[in-house]
Amino acid sequence: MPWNDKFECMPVEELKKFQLQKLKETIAWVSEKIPFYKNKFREMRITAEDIKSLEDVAKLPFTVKTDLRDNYPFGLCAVPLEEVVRVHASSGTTGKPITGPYTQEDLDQWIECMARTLYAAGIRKEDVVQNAYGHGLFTGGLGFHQGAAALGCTVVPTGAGMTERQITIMQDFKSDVLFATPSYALTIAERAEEMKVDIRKLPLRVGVFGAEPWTEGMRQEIEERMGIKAQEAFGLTELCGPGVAYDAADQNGLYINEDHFLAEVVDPQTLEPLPEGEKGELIFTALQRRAMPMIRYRTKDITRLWREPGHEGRTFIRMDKIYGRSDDMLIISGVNVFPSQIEALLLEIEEVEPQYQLVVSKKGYLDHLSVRVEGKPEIYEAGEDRRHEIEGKIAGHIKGNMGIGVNVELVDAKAIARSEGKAVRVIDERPKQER
Ligand code: DLL
Repeated sequence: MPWNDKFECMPVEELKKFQLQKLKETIAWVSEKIPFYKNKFREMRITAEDIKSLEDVAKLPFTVKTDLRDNYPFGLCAVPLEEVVRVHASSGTTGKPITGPYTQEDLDQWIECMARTLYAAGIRKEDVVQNAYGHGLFTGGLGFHQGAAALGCTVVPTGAGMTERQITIMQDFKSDVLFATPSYALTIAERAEEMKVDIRKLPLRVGVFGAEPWTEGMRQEIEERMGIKAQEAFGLTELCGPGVAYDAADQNGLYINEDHFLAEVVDPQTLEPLPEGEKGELIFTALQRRAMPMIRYRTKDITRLWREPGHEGRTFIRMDKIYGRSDDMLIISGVNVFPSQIEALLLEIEEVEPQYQLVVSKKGYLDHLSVRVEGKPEIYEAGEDRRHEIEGKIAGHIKGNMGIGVNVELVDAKAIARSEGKAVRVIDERPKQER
């Protein structure tokens, strides 16, 4: 049984009615409270009365990251600051950070969404949970903390980093659960192996991982190396943080908390809505947030949506694991390439470690991709020839599956920096104006 079966298992028709009601209320709220939306709606001559069905959401304007930056720090906040009880922020890669202000009501909703996420992962009151997400402005640490606290768990807020200490605590406190980015989970697994600690023999049973794209292959790798179930959480600062979507024991897609977030998928070029099942950019409208509700926020994340009866009676629409961000999509020899596709293929090669980086450069007019990956220790002992043989094998595997020629470099053991948060997978060496 889910944490909140009233909403998680609500009959679809009733759920849609609920969403429509909340959508209308949100439109009315933002047009009254936020000048940015008030002006946009006025220009487009849209009022809450124009929203007669959920499909009418397509009449509304999109919101993009630069809108948040332009209104930094609190220009999109619908309430006076004295009603804001928390502010998180995400630094992103360039420019000013974007802020996420919360009223107490927003925080309570977020906690509810996180409780659903963690309960669906099989976490219960009796569990000792080790929270190795960054604690601070990043939403991961506090988001997971509060969700686990709501379940009544014993929370150990280790934060990210100090990997040896993570492992000692895991042993001493007998942690049942780990929260981390998938790349940090792998760093922990690797360090434990070096310390001759077999995590598979410890009580650790489940991890809830997210905040960056990771493939099914990576999930299996983590599950095997740690002897745990690797569950997933998805979310973004602009919408609350983690808690937007989560998978359940069947690990078959992520359920979107639909009573809080209305999801659409659009063609990233034309911005036209796409039917269920088609891949495109994920768009969210927050339905119940007070301080900073987002209207049709463009996530840049690429996935597809589908609805079918879910695990334990869940009715929420599901999304696939994120394939990648449209920002991270590379075009190599005319083929669209997401780093996750390369990751999936690398994980099929038994001679390499799941530690890789993609380097994009310019050769003449064309973009060129180099795959840097670490080999398993025995590869290095086997000498140069074996190394080249494996490089050829990987290049052939990528060519055979994706039709692109890449340069593969088996780098020295530990040459790729280990991640404690979001892994840096792509290094772009192209001149800025040619990207
Ligand atoms: O990463 C919130 C979060 C924290 C989610 C902890 C899950 C766990 P931001 O830093 O604002 O928020 O980054 C949001 O991260 O648009 C996606 O591109 C990516 N992302 C988040 N979760 C996943 C996931 C947090 N499960 C951005 N799979 C999003 C793939 C993810 N990408």
